[in-house]
Amino acid sequence: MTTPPSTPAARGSKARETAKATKSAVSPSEASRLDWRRIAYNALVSRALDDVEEATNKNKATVPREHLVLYQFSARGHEVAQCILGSFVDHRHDAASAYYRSRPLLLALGLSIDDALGSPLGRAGGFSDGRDIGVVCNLPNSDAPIVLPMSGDVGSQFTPCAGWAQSIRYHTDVLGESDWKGAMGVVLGGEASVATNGFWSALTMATTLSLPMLFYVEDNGLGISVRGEMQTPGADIAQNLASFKNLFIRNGDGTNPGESAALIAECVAHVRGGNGPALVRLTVPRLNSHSGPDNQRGYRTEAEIAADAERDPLPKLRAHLVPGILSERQWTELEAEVARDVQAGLDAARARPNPDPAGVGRWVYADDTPGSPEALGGLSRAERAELDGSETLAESTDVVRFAEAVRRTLRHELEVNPKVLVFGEDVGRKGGVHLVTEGLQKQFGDARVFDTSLSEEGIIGRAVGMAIAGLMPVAEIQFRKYADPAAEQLNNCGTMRWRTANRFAAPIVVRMPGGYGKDVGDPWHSLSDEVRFVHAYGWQVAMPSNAADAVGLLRSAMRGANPTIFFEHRSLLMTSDGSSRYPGDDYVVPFGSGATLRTGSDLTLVSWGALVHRCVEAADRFEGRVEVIDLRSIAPWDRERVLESVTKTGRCIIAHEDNITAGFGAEIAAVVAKEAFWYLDAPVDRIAVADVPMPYHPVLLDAVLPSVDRIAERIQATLQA
Ligand SMILES: Cc1ncc(C[n+]2csc(CCOP(=O)(O)OP(=O)(O)O)c2C)c(N)n1
Repeated sequence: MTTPPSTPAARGSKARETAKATKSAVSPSEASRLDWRRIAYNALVSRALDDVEEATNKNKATVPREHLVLYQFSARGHEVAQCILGSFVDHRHDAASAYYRSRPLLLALGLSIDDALGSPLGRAGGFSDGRDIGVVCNLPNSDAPIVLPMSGDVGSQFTPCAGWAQSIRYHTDVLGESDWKGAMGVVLGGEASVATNGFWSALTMATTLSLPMLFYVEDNGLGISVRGEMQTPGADIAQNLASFKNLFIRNGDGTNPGESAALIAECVAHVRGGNGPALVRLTVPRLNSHSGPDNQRGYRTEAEIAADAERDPLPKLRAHLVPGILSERQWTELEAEVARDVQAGLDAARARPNPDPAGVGRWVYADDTPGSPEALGGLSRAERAELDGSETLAESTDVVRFAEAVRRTLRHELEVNPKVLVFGEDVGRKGGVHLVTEGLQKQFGDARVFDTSLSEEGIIGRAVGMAIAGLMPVAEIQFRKYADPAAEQLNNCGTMRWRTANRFAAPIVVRMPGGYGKDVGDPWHSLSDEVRFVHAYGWQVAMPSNAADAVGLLRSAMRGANPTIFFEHRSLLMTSDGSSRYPGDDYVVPFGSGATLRTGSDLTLVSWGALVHRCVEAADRFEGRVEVIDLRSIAPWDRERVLESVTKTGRCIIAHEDNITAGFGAEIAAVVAKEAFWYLDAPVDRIAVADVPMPYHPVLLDAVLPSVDRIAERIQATLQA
């Protein structure tokens, strides 16, 4: 048995051994064509930016003492290998998915020094307009490699990159865009990130689908304080993955410029050559604390810190270049140039104004007013305008079930829009466990309609990467409850437009069956909990109660600019309740427009989804006294319609299937109580499921769900109040 090396320095030498063991002929030919002066320039700039932010160089500006950078992450020690990597990310359709320690890579890909400093200072403009931590950035280059919007969650960077990599294949093979050929997705992560769900999910996707994707693991031996041995046994992910099928692996010393370049070159050649994914692990020192607030006390000895300082890659880079590639004088001139440029960048960043507080609410959703700037991601405004749509129901005698209506809409959109893809667990060959996508794979092929691996994080992360690559992904989550593992990707998708100040957006559609089944329920397949998505930022939430509305809302979502949760209620999919006349292939229902299903004089009953049918039945017992509003979408929701109705009737009940506590009914009740207070003749009431999970046995299910009788009783009580 071998004992794993315990110190980072020891791990470096161990890694070098592994490199020798795993390296085939390392051809330096690729590596030698590199622009080493540019690599050195960017690495020195990165180091100088860290100096400025940490005030470690006494001659530099005192930014931290002025407390201008509120949250700092140092790239000290990681910069040389990242700048080398940047030299290989040079295809116009490459994308990098990075994390908070990736600023050197961004500099290599074109991040300006002004932006690199302006954003940590929180100033207006730049990649987030003061909304996000400075190093959590993005780069929407046009006609050049981009950097996908980073997130603060470790591990969340992996699956969107796999989505981008799959999109490269889609653009080349399905859309016939040959300029995408040879492009790759590269994802950066520390050694701790290899323990995350996202890493394994993306690795599964990349290896099973043979995607053009490079995993770049920069191993500094520490998470925040936790050692690499806790993240993967023996602390070497490259070694542990040696027998992983369909993965090309290289492993070496990220402080050695020549070795780093050669290993990266091999991996990139493998990926660009269409041979599937590669992983390169490079050991690097972390030459500072994890982040500004961390002082390393308690988890790192002075000796360990000193040993890491010995591995500083910058002197090694200098030794690698001087005098063979650059003369002493050229190196000194380079240092002076960097100092000048960083000072100029700092002056420019300081001169930027603070962000405007009046604008902080902008960009949660798309602003489609003509002339307003377009984000990168999803269909362009021009593409959406061409698809158009009509709010008029087509003349039809054709009655369809809800499931058939969704299928027809997907089919039509797949026909008219080559950028639409439909996928999820069992969606392809089987046609979905609810059979909603039955026959679509046969008709459109498995590049456009396909099964996925069993990873909801992977399904949603992939969709996000695809949307940024300009596609229109429609992902199915098999049951609402199984969106739980995708919560991080869903949340980050929703906030993307806002946190990048409209530089990026990922308008995806997530179809999600849920709710109680006909006579049956359980805690796993019957959850609705739709309010959670209303509370997340940036999402539209569709809750159709019938086939026609399903067609209209789904089409709006698939031709829209905002991400959408599309709820397919289980008890509507194949029942007469959910059926309606087919509204036509162009039919759209705008989000935020409810429907008044019954007019009435004395009470407004508001609902959505399957409960709408029980509400209508209950209302019909009161002969014209109860107005029934089906909201159809709850984010946004039709406030005006509800308020106008309550102003007329003076009474309001909200009925829903989600928990009563903090359900969406609470929001409506609060708005009605405030906005229509002077018109109310009775307290606003709610009828919903008690705060228990959905039970299995029909008698228990019946006990918790609002029944027609119970809704009618509540109407009666409010009418008499
Ligand atoms: C999902 C998630 N959990 C925890 C954290 C807190 N956190 C931030 S960085 C970090 C360690 C990451 O280490 P590694 O991936 O090795 O990257 P490094 O910082 O060493 O470059 C942790 C635990 C987080 N940001 N996201």
